[in-house]
Amino acid sequence: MTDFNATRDLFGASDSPATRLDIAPGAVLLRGFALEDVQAVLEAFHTMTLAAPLRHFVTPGGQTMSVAMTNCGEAGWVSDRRGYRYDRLDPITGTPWPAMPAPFLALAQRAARAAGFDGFKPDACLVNRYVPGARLTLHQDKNERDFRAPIVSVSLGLPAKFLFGGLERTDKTQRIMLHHGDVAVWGGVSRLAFHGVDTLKDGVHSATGNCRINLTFRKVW
Ligand code: MD3
Ligand code: FE
Repeated sequence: MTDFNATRDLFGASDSPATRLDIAPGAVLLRGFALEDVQAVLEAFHTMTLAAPLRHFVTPGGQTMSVAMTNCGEAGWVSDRRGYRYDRLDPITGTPWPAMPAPFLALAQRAARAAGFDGFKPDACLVNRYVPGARLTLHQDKNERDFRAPIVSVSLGLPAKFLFGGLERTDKTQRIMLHHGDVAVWGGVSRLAFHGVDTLKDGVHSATGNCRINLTFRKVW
C-alpha cells in the first residue's frame, strides 16, 4: 500500500489543521486530529493514572515489558505468566479500572466517526507510556471478542516509528512516524494486521516531557 492519499480539511471544522491519510484498507491516519483535545486529555490521563498507576507487565514468556501500561474503562488489558487477557479488575489495586474519562471517550468517538465507524462504543482504553529505549514488538491485537469494531489510537508527546505489517508476521512492514496529536483508526481487514513500535528515541516534548503516551480504544466485550 504505497499509494498514500492525503486530503486536507475533511472534518467540518474549517480551521482544523488535520490531514487524513489512507494507510491500508480500513486503516486511516488523522494527523493532528487530537490537537484541540490535548489539554483535557492529558489532564484526564494524570488523574486516571493516580487511581490506576502505570506499571510494567510481565509477558507469559517471563519478560518484563519496556512499555509501562494501565487502563481505564470496563475492561483492562493485563498480562502475567498465565497469559494476556482482559480483566474487570486492576491486579495491583484489586479494584475496577477507573471509568473512561469523558474527554477520552469524546475524542475516540469523534475520530471513529471521521474514519467512517459511526457508533463506536469502546469499553476499554489501554494506556501505554514509552520512555526512550522502550519498544513494542510486532503483535496482533486479538484478545477482543468482536473484530468488527475498529481500534482507535491517539499518540501524544515524543514521536515514534510505527511498524505496520500484514496478516502474517512475516509480511512486509510499512514504517510510519506517529507524532503528537495524531489519531489512527484501525478497522476492516487492518484490524488484525501485525504492528509494533520501534525503540523510542531520546528527546523532550513540551506536552509530556521525555516520553510518548499512546491511548488505544477498544471494544472488548
Ligand atoms: C493496528 N500500541 O496497544 S498504536 C497496542 O503506539 C499497540 O502504543 C501501539 O499496538 C502504540 O496494542 C500502536 C496503533 C495501533 C494500535 C492497535 C492496532 C495499530 C493497530 C490494532 C490493529 C492494527
Ligand atoms: Fe497493538
